Amino acid sequence: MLDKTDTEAQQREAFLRDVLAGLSKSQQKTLPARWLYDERGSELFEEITQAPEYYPTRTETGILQDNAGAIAALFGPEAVILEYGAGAGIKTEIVLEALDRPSLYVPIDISGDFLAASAERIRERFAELVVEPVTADFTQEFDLPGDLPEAGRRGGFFPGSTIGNLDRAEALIFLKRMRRHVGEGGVAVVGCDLKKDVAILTAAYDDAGGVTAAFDLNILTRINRELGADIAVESFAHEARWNAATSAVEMHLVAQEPVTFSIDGRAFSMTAGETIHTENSRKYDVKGLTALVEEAGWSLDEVWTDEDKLFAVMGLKA
Ligand code: AVJ
Repeated sequence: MLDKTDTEAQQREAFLRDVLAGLSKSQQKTLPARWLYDERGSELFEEITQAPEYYPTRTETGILQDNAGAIAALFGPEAVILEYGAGAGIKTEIVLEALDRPSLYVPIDISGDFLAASAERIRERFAELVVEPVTADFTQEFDLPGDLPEAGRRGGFFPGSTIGNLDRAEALIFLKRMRRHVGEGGVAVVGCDLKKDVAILTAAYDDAGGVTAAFDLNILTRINRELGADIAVESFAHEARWNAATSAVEMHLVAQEPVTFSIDGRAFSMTAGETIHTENSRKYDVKGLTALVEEAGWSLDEVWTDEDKLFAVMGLKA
């Protein structure tokens, strides 16, 4: 769990450890996707959500709007809402707005600053609502506030298809943890991007405006800045690839020429065409989602989707 004792120095250590491990791999070099989201990365992600090719955010927002009443009914009156990842902004507001006297909103995010800012925004918008942010990495074990109100249901909210960043085993661990958090009688609303035409999928992760490319490449800039490395960022190009075996869009940084660089006194080299795999965004169909959530002990109560079946929002019962 990350709390105030988790200093910047420890963050840097963890970043360095992940970067050295991922770039030392002789087969496929990797970097964990979570490091894409420094301040600049988070800004660029917000910009991605506005790109014409990136359909998930606006589609999910539309689904939440169209089904806000049914979603509010699932959460029920006086609910305690646990949001895993606190960057959803407008989506959170749509749900909170529709709820019947929610008793508490608990946004959970690894970035304390980002969390504080979004908690403040929600407090301003919903003067009556009690907001209790928790700084934690929700892919790990962490403690909820000890004094959760007992009146209504507990409901998990996990929009944005962030579940797609997790592999199957990680997704199961996460879904089980969320189920433990909400307890018997609890519910959850989880957004997930659906499988579709590969051209649509890869375009969404390689927009013509180059925002996703900038987002992906920013991780190299971050390594240079925070870890004192000397990677020639301009020697890399962004690529979005469909991996049919894992049903995932993968982001890769492709070396355009042979490159050498050093990080923390360690030398690295890559051949032309060699890649660093930076993110997986898994896509599911409803059948696969049903199997996944049931294996984690949930029952799939409802699936809300858009007309073109681009995106699914699941209503789950513990
Ligand atoms: C925030 C993880 C859901 O996978 O669609 C968008 C991240 N990466 N474009 C996604 C992302 C490149 C996004 N998630």
